[in-house]
Amino acid sequence: MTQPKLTRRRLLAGSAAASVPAIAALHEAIPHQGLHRALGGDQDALAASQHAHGGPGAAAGGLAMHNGFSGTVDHEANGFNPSDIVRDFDYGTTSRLPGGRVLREWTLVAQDKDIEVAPGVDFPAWAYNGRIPGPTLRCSQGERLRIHFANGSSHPHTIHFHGIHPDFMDGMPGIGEGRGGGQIEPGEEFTYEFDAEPFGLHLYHCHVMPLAAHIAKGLYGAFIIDPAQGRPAADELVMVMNGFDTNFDRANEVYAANTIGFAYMDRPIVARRNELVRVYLVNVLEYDLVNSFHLHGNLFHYYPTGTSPEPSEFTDTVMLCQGQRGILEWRFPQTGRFMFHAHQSEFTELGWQGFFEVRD
Ligand SMILES: [Cu+2]
Repeated sequence: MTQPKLTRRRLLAGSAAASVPAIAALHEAIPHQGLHRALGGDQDALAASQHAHGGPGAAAGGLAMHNGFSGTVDHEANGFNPSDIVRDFDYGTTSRLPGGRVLREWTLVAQDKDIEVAPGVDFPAWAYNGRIPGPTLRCSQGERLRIHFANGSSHPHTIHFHGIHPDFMDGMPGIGEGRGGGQIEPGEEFTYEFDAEPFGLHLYHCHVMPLAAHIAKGLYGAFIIDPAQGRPAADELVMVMNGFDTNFDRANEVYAANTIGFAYMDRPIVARRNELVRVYLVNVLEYDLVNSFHLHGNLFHYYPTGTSPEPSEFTDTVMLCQGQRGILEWRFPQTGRFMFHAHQSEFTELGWQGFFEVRD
């Protein structure tokens, strides 16, 4: 007699999954059964789910080589491209407060938007400013920040920032409603205002319940506070590690850095030999306990949360829980193609992999 396996995913599936509408058409779009059976311990299924998507030769095909996918994602229709997002830092607009201090402002709008997260697979996302991840907000330590938030979605949302700020600016439902904050209903607006402290790499995300659904739908982004004295010049990149539960079973079918699986296989990130590379790495992945970043052919200095000028480690692999983030720095001494990916092979195979192409 067979007894259903008790798994974390089955436990989670009992609670709030019903809050997001299932799209039946997506169900068969990604051949995930082999993988899920494999997770349950079926070794034949594990073997069946193996497939070649390894070397640079496969890069030209990208997702076309993966699990029977064909074609590529229409980045233009999505309105954003991971190859742009990786170097896109949003400094907002600045003015001076009385006394000379910098006031930095942004406007973020939450919207319901279908996004093609893998070829032919549309995900009914919720997004800040029409993109996932939302804009990478960047400022300097000690500035005054103002973030104008408009909820254009059909669901209530907030922006919860990591960092130091007053409770009613925390984007936390139930706190701050009396001062215009807390949960922001559809059609409502609120302006978050606080000081940029401390310097480091932070993040922001919606904090409305059910929390897992609101984050998994795409409402998050990186938030960088530069030290007042700045950091050494570098080729700077931002990677927000995420995933998408395209069939609403509270397990992801697509994994990526910056949303689109295999995007940096199809179009490698170009780096210059001997130039300092700095990656702002954030993990927002929902439904999996950990995520990771592994670099081939090199090691990097790792600065957890970016809050110290001294690295904690010289390594080639770093592991992060949801909400954890850190800054990676290294130089490529040689030209060539160097892979980077999650070192959970399962995530790698489902999209979270890419290449650096190092040139002179
Ligand atoms: Cu939300």
